[in-house]
Amino acid sequence: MQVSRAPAIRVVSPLANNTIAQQRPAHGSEAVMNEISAGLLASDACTSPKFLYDSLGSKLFEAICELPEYYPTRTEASIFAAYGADMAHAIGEGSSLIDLGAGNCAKAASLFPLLKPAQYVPVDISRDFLLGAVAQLQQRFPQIEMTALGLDFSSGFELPDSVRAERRVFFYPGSSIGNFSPEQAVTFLRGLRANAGADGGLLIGVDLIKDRAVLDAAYDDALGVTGAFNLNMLRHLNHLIGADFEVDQWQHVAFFNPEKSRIEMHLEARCPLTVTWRGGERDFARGERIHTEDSYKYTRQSFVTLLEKAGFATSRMWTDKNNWFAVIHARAIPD
Ligand code: AVI
Repeated sequence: MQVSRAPAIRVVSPLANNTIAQQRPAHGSEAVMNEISAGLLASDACTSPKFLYDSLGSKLFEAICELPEYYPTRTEASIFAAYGADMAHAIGEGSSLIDLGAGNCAKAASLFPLLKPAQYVPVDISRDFLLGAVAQLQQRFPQIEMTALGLDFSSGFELPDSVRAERRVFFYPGSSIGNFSPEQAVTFLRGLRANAGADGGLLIGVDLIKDRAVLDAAYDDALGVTGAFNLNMLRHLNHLIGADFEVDQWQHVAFFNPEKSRIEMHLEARCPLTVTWRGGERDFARGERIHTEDSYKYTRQSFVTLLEKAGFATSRMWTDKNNWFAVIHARAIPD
């Protein structure tokens, strides 16, 4: 492993008849109700971080990425800017680039001139957003075949036949892998390995362990944007399960837990209160918390080891001058 620092467009919308997309429970469905209810009733109340992202939550996350305290976005961008050509060399032209959580597709698109993929497959839970972004991209890059997929890839998936079988490269930037526990991350990456095929690979962004004050500030910024992002989950839960959370009765708590090597985000009750929702109710004492998100931080070696467990061998790693963030290219280990 080397470590460095410092044809005609085809836009397919398989969303209507995509069996994978159909496995995703619709918001407010019984499965969603049961999942949220079980978390709220657990002795240590918790919710999945996916519920942070309603339409306002997604906008707040975009704002977080602009904050001076939130270093991951700009640090990763600086690595892509400095080493994009190197990454393209490692991956080679003509791949099928599968962009997980593509959003507005901007990160991948900035690499197209260097990576020169034969096919681009943006995947995102938000189908409408994705299709708008892809329609614009096809004008700019007519030589790249594009197939948009609307699905929740976090809970296991199989790619449809519209995705080329050869040279599949999963693109998973933004350190989103950190929102899985290490065990979940291995399971998730094994799923990618199974879908990648023997000649497939992965280009992934990973947030590294660093000074605690830097980490704490990144998740508890002075403007309170991350606090708003966290608290907004309560409004989303009200919508999803008919709950009666009152946002001003809760406060944002975020800190680095060094034993678990993760940032934890919680919502803490500011007074004794009772929350009710369709089919459930719970009392919260003052100071009691709902655990809303973890964001795991790795060392370079601990992530290489995790990739190996999942069936990927690290071929190249690029980091910034502070060693705050890493972008890793890994190849599928043949079966
Ligand atoms: C999406 N994910 C990688 C972000 C993170 O840093 O874990 C989510 C986030 N939560 C609070 N701030 C940003």
